[in-house]
Amino acid sequence: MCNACGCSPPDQWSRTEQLKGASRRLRGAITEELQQPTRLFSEDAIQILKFHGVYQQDDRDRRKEARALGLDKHHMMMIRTRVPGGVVSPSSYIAHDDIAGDIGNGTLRLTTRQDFQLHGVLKADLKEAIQRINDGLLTTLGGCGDQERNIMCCPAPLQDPVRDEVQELLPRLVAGLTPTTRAYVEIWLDGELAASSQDEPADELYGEHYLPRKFKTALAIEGDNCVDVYANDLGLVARRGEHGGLAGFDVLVGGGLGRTANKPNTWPAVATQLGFIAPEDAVDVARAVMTVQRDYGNRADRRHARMKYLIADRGIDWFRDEVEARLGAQMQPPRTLRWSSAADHLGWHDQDGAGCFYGLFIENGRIRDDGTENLRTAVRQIVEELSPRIVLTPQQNLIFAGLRAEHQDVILETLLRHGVTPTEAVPGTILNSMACPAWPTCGLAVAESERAMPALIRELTVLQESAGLATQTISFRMTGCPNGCARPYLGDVGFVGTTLGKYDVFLGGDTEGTRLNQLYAHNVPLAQVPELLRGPLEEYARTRTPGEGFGDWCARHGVEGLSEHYIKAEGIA
Ligand code: SRM
Ligand code: SF4
Repeated sequence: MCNACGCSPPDQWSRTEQLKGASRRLRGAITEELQQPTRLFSEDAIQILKFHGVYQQDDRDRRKEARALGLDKHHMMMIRTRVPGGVVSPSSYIAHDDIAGDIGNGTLRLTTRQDFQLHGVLKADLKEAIQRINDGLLTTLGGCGDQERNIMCCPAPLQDPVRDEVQELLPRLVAGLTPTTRAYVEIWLDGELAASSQDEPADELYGEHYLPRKFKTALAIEGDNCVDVYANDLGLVARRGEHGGLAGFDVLVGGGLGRTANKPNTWPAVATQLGFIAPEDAVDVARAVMTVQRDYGNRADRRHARMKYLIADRGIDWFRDEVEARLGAQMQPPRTLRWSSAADHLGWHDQDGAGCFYGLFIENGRIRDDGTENLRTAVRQIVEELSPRIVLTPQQNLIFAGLRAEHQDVILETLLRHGVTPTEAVPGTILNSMACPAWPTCGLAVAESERAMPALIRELTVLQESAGLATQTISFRMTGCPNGCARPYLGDVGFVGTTLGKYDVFLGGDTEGTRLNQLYAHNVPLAQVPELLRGPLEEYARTRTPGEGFGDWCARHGVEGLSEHYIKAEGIA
């Protein structure tokens, strides 16, 4: 660390920093490698490709078979489309569905940040896929990489002046935080080649090295935390003024959930309040926050490089001073935040005079046909027939908006015809669950998640019902490693993969997503999970106070004490 200002000096920077700096604003050798008849990119190109929304993966189910046959891994690409606020036109939806069918693995994945992911695209088809996504007027630039990621926003399409103002801010925020490189257009859209990155104007925000790490922003509406605003590097919470319009934003900084097993200098953190700002200052404040992280974030150790660590290392007061110095103005003191819900707006809702909308539950975000339940066909038919406004939600679901009352029958009939259970008939336990992709596509997975959760959550549904808690909202979230992609540390209950077939179980988050849960049981075989939740759930049903959520009850009793009582004393795990 540099003695003068505490930043990490360039000679200590990680290899990724060298690669970014030498990439000529994210060009690297991608164009050249695309032309080579290989199935995979070089390690250097893989790092730069992430900025373009592309991950090189391999089908982990096929590794053994390939090894036995002396073959290489089955390499394929995951493409993440950045969808600000989750708003998708019907034609963009159809474009993604077509790509999934023509050159992907036949499924669409809706992510926990309101994006699309396409899996299983071969390198030879990558350019075509990205061109088709752009033809649908969306981009993959910023899907991944050390830059601003998809900016989330509450998806509820309600008639509300505050929501309207937030929707107006969103594209300005996206424009203000997106890199200016022309590399994307050059590489994927056959845009005019710049002789070198020197020919394009400097990127004032990102420079040549971009950010030390990914940077995530979410916009929430006061009272409604469906976006999980506390999980973001930067959160802006819209506050209502006395006359119903937008009064300004509460600024939250330093959220982030990733941690690495056995690395004590990594931890999940909820964002802290920084101050209150006027609506017109939102873009400048966001850029100021980002530049503090750009200038002081750790570029030597990528595991300790998110903005949450900078704030933990230097303190929130230092951070506020830096932001205000860049703004040339002081923020107002933070206001008290109150949340009444973090629900994902599922089911039928009135749009206050503008028709109605339907939040369709998509289990773990995966849209596929499996022969019995043909969700992909059903969604496509609804999109083709009704041409609704579509909004991807922060909890892996999808909203059809701008509907008329008579569309209810069309949607219900289409879902049933294709074997899809309508959202209103899905048990609450399942509706409030999420799981990350993990196996077979995620190279970081140490345990199953999306493929393990459906069976587990059905067992937990039975358990919840038998405890007399059928109508109680309890969120269960699972990930296949500690990185936290389905935000397990913010659920009432979190399951985090530790090794194949085993999970750490966390309890004590709150339904509003403001508090981290705590370790209840370590390294539990999947089959034992329901049994070790039975005791706390039954006791909660007997002793909860009116309106008390399961996570709140666990926190009130102390998760450590529950663990002593139910795990160690009874020798369950
Ligand atoms: Fe994530 C890495 C999937 C949301 C924390 N995440 C990955 C990768 C790309 C694996 C990799 O690096 O090789 C996963 C691809 C799996 C696959 O096969 O598709 C992956 N993350 C996902 C998605 C698809 C999960 C989902 O169920 O929807 C989400 C895509 C979001 C998007 O559209 O941009 C997703 N990831 C998150 C979230 C939740 C959020 O942002 O609200 C988190 C926790 C919040 C945070 O960032 O702190 C998250 N993902 C990570 C991390 C840990 C970051 C850290 O600070 O340590 C990694 C690993 C890394 O960056 O090194 C990671
Ligand atoms: Fe992969 Fe881990 Fe994220 Fe799941 S939580 S998608 S296993 S990185």
